[in-house]
Amino acid sequence: MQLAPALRTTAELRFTQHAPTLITRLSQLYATRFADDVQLKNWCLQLMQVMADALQARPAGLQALDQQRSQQPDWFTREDRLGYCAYTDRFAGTLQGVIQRIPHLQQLGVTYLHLLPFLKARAGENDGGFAVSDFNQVEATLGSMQDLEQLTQALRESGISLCSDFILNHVADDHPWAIAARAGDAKYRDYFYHYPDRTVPDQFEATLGQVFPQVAPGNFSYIDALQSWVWTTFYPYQWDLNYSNPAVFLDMTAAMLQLANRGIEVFRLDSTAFLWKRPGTTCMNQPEAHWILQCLRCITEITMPGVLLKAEAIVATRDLPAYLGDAQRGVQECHLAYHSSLMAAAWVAVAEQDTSLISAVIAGTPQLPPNTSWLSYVRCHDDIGWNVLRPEASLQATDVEQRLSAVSQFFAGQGDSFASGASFQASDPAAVHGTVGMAAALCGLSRATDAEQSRTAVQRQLLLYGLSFCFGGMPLIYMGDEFAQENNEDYRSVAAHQYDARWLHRPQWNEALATRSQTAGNAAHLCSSGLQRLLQWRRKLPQLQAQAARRLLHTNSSSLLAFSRGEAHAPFVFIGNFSDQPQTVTLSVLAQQLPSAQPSGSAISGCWKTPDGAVPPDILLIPAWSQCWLIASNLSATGVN
Ligand code: OTU
Repeated sequence: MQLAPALRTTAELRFTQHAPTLITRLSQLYATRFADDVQLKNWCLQLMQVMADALQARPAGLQALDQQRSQQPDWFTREDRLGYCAYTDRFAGTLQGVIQRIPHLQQLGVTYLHLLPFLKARAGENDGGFAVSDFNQVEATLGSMQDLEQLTQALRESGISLCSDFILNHVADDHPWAIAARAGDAKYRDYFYHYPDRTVPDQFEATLGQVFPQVAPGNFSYIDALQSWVWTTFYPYQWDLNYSNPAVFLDMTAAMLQLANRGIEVFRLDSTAFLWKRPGTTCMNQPEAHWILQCLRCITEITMPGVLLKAEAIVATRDLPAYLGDAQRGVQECHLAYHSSLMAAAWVAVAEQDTSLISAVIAGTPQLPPNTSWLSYVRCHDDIGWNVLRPEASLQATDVEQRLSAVSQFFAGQGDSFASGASFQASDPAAVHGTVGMAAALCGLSRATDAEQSRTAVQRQLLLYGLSFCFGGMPLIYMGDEFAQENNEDYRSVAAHQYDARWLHRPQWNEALATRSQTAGNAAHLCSSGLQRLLQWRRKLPQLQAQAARRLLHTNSSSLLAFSRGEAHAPFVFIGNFSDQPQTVTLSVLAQQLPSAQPSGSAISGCWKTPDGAVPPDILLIPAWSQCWLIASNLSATGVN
């Protein structure tokens, strides 16, 4: 292989550093899968070739980025990082159209854009692009690979990294591998899990969960052409890949590296929890699933260290940290991971007007390993899944089912609720599964009957976003939320969408709303100006970088959530009021819980400030659904929003 000498030297260095872990993990996963050593050696050589090809083909601009980021491995954890998430077609029509929207992203201060799946997807129903037919082609209606390269470059020049889904758990049933399997090709049959009868599927089903229990019950689909039951965790047309087959690992690695060379800087690794199956388990979070991710990490470290891996694992809080590796054991895995239980728990706090569950989630969230970050968010394109909260909910309630079901029903607008979402995938309204709806609708905007109620709804949404800005992660704005956009009912008449209520919160970009948000006197403006204000503060607060330590603070109200960040500097304190009543907090009592606090009993009200420079009273009133950002001890600061 011909590589420029400088590149060769750095690549060799990186290889020396990461190859030992890579080899260990690959042997654990695959050594026993080969008939003899010759086959094993050939496979290893093929993998090396895939890596060498990717390195060789890596454009100079991306190599420079790799170099730069290797020297600053915490680049994505800073307080000025901000994500934005959208569907290409709904946001801007096409990939070229996204280029036209860069000014909007820049105005918000976005540094990271997650475009939902844009690769060639199955025709007809395709789970919003999550059923990929070709990793090497862009969906024709959205553009071409050339457009993708132009977009990544334009974004990069604007300081924005493109994040793309890499849907590695499954492919569409019309992906060439599935087509070959159906045609009887033995090699490709084994890219999937297939069983001639129900014996093995039934054994697995005994311990498996269900992602879409209503429209896609069970985890296996009978495929006539294969005369077999094929593993389909999600929809029947999404065939799970068999990662116990080394050929699958090899081909998927090649697909990911080739996409990275188009300029994708972050991969959202979809459904990472499901990558390995083991009888008698939920087939989620298995050690081998982590080893696969650790191998992908080693491979990107060697060939393209500027690229980030983001785990999408919608799992209980206790299972999340492993996706970010383990610093004590020297294990590196993904750089980023969605904190889905924090997101869901924040919504529980809104419904219950009680912060005990979210406090338990925060208490159960350990310090991040170096150079990693949470992805903190309020809404995304999926439902809010309540099941991830069962462990925390069961610590506090005897009837977990009843508790989470009450939350779900609240957001479906039952009783005296202000929300107007819907339950997801539950035919029985009392069953606990998920909730769909845009943040603004769940916060009460759609049912507001006067300006005061609209303002309160926006306050709730800003409270949730404020929490995601302060928690300690890279926050993500979901398209439309910057204008408090509401639900979109159109999906009911679209054949490919009508069975999946998540389309309720996947609206089209609304130009009229965007324009309206620029003039005062409406909810869109209140929301967008409120977000901008919070983001301006955030960018000035090094205490809010992802890595800064967090400490939960005790208050005398069950509706308040308070925590400090960054005690190495002047501590920052977030106080959120999750209730429709004003609450008071005694700042000196909060200060006593900080390590730098004054001796117990002494009034330190002089140690806090509000934005206009005023010193808040020691007993501070926090209005309903409001938040307060404060800096203790060095007296610089922010205030009540
Ligand atoms: C992911 O989601 C995607 O985000 C979904 O949009 C896809 O439908 C799915 O994978 C299949 O590709 O469990 O950890 O609303 O939370 O399907 C992966 C349900 C997942 C999603 C769930 C999810």
